[in-house]
Amino acid sequence: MNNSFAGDTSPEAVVGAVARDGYAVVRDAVDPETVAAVSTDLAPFLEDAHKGHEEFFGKLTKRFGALLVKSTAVQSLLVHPTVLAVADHALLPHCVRYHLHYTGVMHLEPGETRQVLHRDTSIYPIANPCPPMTVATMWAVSDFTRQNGGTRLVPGSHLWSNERVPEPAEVVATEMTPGSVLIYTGNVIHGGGANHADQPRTGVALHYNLGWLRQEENQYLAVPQEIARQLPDQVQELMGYALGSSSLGFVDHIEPKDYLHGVRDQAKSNLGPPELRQRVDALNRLHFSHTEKGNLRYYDIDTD
Ligand SMILES: O=C(O)CCC(=O)C(=O)O
Ligand SMILES: [Fe+2]
Repeated sequence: MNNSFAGDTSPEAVVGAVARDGYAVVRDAVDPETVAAVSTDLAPFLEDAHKGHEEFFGKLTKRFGALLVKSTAVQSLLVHPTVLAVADHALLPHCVRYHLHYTGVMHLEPGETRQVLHRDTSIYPIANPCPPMTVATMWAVSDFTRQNGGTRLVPGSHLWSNERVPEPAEVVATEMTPGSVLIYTGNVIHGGGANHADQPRTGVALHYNLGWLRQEENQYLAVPQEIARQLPDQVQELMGYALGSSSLGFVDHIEPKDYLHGVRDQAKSNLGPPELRQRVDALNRLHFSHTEKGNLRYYDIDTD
């Protein structure tokens, strides 16, 4: 597929491809030991996971989230420098800070049918074209192929309006090996493919969103405070233990990370750190022209 980069490609090149086409793949972005560790951490949960969701989530797809309490190895995927470079470029023009939006395994059993194409940003009532609002990663734990349901994408569709429906020839399938990552913005039309192979297709999805939007997965309930407290600072901040804007997310007028670490005296917490004040202008640069009723669009495109 196009926009597939070797693991040692400069983040700038990947950032540029995502800005232009809405997606890129970084091959072998982590080493085989890291993928093996993620796979081992998640194996017992995958074994027990439920399948047979409603249509959109896939009747033959196993899905589960709260990955930060289920795998330590997932943390290195979450803070991968190239992924964060893309998220910085896509999201920081529109927010003071971005957060972890979603964590989850998406495991397509053989026989799974294609997911309807959609934009992940359709959970918000903002019409397209609009700022990315979310950045998604799909980390390959198994191979991803056209045959086994590798994520389908419509390059360039992050710049389209809601009305434009993709032609079958405009849809590409993600092909990548374990340890590679597909990165795409939330306003790109995409969806899981049909699994025509005899082996499952397994991916770990980690999404990021603008810090002033509600996160899709509730990290504060997903990860108990005593575990959250032990996580690296950067992971805590991504989870939302940091102000999502000039003030969003404080607790009893205390900065959330301070609160997590037991501060209960307002005088001991700084709700206006200088770095936050410097970046608040990002909020002033963002303007939404309009919202639209019926913003949720599905595109049922057969490419088999
Ligand atoms: O499984 C995939 O490849 C993508 C799934 C997806 O886009 C979603 O569930 O929002
Ligand atoms: Fe999606």
